[in-house]
Amino acid sequence: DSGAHVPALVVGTGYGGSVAALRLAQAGVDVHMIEMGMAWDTPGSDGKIFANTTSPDVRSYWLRTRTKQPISNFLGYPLDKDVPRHTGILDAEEMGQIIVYQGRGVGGGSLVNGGMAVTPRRENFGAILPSVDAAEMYGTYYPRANATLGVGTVDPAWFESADCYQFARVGRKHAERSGFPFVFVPDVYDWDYMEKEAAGTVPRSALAGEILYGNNYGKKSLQKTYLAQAGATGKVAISPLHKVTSVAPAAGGGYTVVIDQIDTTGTTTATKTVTADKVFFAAGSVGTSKLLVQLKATGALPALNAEIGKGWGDNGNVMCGRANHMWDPTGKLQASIPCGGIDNWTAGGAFAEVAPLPTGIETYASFYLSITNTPHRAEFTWNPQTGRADLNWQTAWKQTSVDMARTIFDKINAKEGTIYRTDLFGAYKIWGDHLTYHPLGGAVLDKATDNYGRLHGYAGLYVIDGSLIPGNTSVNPFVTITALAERNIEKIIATDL
Ligand code: FAE
Repeated sequence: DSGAHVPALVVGTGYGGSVAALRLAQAGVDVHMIEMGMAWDTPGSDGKIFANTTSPDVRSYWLRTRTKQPISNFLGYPLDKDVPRHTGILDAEEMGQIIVYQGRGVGGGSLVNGGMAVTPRRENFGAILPSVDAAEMYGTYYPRANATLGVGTVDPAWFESADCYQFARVGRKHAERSGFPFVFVPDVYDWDYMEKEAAGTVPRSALAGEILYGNNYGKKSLQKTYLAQAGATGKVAISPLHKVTSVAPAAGGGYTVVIDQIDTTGTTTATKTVTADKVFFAAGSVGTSKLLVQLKATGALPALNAEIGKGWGDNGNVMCGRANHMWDPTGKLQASIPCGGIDNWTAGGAFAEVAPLPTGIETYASFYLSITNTPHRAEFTWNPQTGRADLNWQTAWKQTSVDMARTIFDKINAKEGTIYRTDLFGAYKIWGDHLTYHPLGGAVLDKATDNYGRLHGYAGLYVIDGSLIPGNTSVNPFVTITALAERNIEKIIATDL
């Protein structure tokens, strides 16, 4: 409520925010989490909390009147359709020349993502977070993050026989025939549950094509892991449909935080002002960066340093599909949870997930999301004319990522005598180069903050999410975001409380 005072306020309920809340609560601190999205704890009229990928509805998109599906077309037909404007779960946020997909709601990106929980290869870690002690990360914080997130790997024997992974076995065959290693990718999906889905003994989730708009069963989102543990302490409160709009030093010490309460059409219904001793920015790379450049430029936090807004990258994301021959069907039943990837990072700068296309029909298509070693970094700046933060990313920069992905797929196409699909992203467009699922950076560790996420210029303000990571993790990012948050909050609890 307005006028309240809280010891620790956390902006956002994704990975970084959930780690901060749990560990602060366990250390005896009362925590209040502010989340602009919905709680996602109440079933809709179909009895389910989350909508299916095959039929996006009012629940699916954040304040849009038309869906913006990552794969926009299929066999010449556009897939998008009108939906009522609503505080739905997936934000397709248009930031200049890139669409940044993000989760909205209690659990952040864990609500919408594929759950792929990948620890980078240790030899790549120095390029990801050069100021962080890798021995500590691989000895303590990555294991802690993996254990608390509930990470597991598909049973290799079941994988060989499961109809729903025909697409992945075809992906493996094509990778190996071209000399690329295929690696199993761990995931937070409950693999025992998936085996039961295949056996027909439980309601289907991954095998019903659920992904992007939430998973009703099976996936261990943060609501089931970190946030459940945080709630059990009795010391963590969460306010959904509340958006932080300002943070500034308070007269009597601590910080004044201004929060808009919104309804499910996105309209502000109340504005509240509270004070907090400590504020943790965990609004995600885009959310935290936008807020910090605004607060610096508009005079709320003028002493933030010149690194604010810098070092943003797309994790080199680029998508593509290949058209297989008739003797290589990928299966009409496809698990929505990927379980393997093609590793050509060292030689070609690309790690490609073998991704599903869960359409319910045989498509003879192989689909991939590549993570590439892009050197490009963009910057957020405050635009006083529009009153918004701009991002100077350029679509043309994706060409570097396309070239890296092609080190894998040109070779596979040549070997198999196959071609790229040209129908998935609009007419005659091979590459999904207009988007990212993996925004990273904007308040980079050891630059905008000290080596533990303390913002320069203001004691008691911290960044603890994906904005700390300078644009690339070489693999899917959330395990690294979680492990870094575990490392930083341990130091902050030991020295700042
Ligand atoms: P995030 O999880 O984005 O949480 C930030 C939260 O803050 C959100 O809930 C926001 O609604 C909230 N927020 C923002 N601004 C405000 C404000 N002003 N006031 C109050 N609340 C606010 O941040 N990563 C993987 O590792 N493996 C995958 O398989 C994978 N698949 C993905 C698939 C999709 C479709 C998408 C979109 C992402 C995927 N990711 C994946 C990326 C991953 O979800 C993302 O890196 C993390 O969620 C980022 O974690 P943060 O804690 O930085």
